[in-house]
Amino acid sequence: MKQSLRASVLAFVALGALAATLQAGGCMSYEEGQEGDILMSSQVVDWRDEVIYQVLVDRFADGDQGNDDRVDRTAMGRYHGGDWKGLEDHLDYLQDLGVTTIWISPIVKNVDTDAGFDAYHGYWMQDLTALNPHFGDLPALRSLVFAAHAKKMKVIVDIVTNHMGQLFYYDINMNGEPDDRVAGDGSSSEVTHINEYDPDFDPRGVQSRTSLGEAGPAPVIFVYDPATNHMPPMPEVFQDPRAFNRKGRTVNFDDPDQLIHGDFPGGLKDINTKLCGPRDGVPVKEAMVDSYARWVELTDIDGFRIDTVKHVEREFWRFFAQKLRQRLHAGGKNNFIMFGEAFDGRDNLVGAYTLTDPPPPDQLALENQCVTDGVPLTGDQLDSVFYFPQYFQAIRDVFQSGLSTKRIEDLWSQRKNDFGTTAPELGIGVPPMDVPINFIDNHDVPRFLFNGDEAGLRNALTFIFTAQGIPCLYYGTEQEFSGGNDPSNREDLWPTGFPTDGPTFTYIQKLAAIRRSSNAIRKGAVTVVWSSDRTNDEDDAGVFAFERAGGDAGNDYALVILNANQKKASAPVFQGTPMKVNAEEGTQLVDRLGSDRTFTVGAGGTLVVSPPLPPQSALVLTRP
Ligand SMILES: [Ca+2]
Ligand SMILES: [Ca+2]
Ligand SMILES: [Ca+2]
Repeated sequence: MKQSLRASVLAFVALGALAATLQAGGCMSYEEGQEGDILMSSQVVDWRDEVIYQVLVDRFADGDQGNDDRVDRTAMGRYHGGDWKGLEDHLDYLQDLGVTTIWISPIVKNVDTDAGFDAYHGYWMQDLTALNPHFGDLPALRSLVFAAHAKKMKVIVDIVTNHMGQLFYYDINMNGEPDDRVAGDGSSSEVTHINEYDPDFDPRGVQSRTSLGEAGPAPVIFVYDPATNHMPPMPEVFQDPRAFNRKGRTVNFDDPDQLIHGDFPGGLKDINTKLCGPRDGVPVKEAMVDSYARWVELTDIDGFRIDTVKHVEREFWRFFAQKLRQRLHAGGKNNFIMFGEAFDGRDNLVGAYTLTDPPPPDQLALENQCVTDGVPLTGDQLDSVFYFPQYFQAIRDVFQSGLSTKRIEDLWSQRKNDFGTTAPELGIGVPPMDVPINFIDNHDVPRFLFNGDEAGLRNALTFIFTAQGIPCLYYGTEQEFSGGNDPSNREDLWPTGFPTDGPTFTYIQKLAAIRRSSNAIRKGAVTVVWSSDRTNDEDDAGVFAFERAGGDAGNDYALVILNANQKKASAPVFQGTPMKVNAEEGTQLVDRLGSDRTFTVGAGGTLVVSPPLPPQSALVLTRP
């Protein structure tokens, strides 16, 4: 369906949302004047066919020196000049690697720089209706998406709904200025250090104080500094102080009130994501749907990775996910994926954002007061989540630290209970429990090679490319980057020269090819056939083996056997009893990873692996 953008802008207004395009201030909201007709398209049949590659746009490639404002490559916390044009220029490199989907860092306009650091990462939102000029303009973003689609590649955009950048201060002493002050003398009164940009959490809301004591809620004052783009937030609903929770900075993430309502460390102001227009008079939820849906309609991107979901009420996720899906579906975009980031090792917490479980009737009725389109809310939330529990318990504990593989089996069996078991309506058509986003590292944790070696990295790569779900690489892994914690893990890629012949690059190519060729590995159900709680010199210390078969695999079959032990060869056998698999006796299996080993399933499904697997190595077995 061909969609007139001009018409959809009018529809946008008619829907009762704030017309961001009407704002003053010279802001190019929705890149005014650059709209043209686009055709939204559904690029993905089954997201399990995809291989995702996460890009920090500022660090990937500099394709346009014209936008290199404020660039300082000598400091990791500054802009380095990468942009959407640079990424478009290197799509062949990514396709060569085996990548099918690019996840790019946030696209919208940010606070430019704050306290000596730049928003090169894109997580300091200021205007949800404008693009970040460091990365390009609307034609450049569209060009990237269209060029990707022409290669059958897809683009996922990172979004934030929990907070905006450091756009206001709490005028605690009510002098109309942002103060960073010390009060008290430490003897007759307690010394308190209060930064009005980032005061500590107060469950009542940040309070003002005078020499006479507390004086009620502290006024919120938006900053106006065009030079650093500390400007009032957009769309305009966010200029209403009620759109923010105003409770100050979270100091204890274990306190649910702070977790959900506190400002994110760094002065990132927490949005009151409960509010909607019809019920509360402040259309925050609608503004989020409108702002982000608009970018899909303007650029035909294929999905969202959503930041900090555990700091937002599930009430919000129900509204956001469902209303966004309905709007995009009506515009011709289907199979749009939304996966969330909950940086947490607890499987039940992370999986909770994928459950289809309506709240109690009273609560649902309250939430439905936000609905004006006549389509009531259900329990549906996100399509998937970043599989952080697996990062901790498999990637870090097993493949880096050599702990027992039993923990992976335990974790995977928990997923059936913790993740959604039905696909959300108008979502990606696959139950969340079957599509966790499997990753080794990302921009918030040290790279694998910071604490691990290349053999361990290859094993971890084999694991995420064959486990149930969608593999997700972090840029630079293919070039053996080894940076530590943020920002050291955000290296520039271009100094490598983009070689395609390195050992990790070619190993990923091989894994991607194996995955492409196997229905079982992409879509099969999973059955663990060997795990071990032994980690020393036992026969099976470090072995983990699983089958991919059944489910949507058709008749295809795959068996993956990993030895995560860092010192010794191991095999799936203990006290003389070898592994049993579910393939029929006589089934021939060959390794796809490059050894010329072949196996035949024996009586009762017995599979003997002798000689054992060398330390930190794997077999990926399929029928010949
Ligand atoms: Ca540039
Ligand atoms: Ca003040
Ligand atoms: Ca929040």
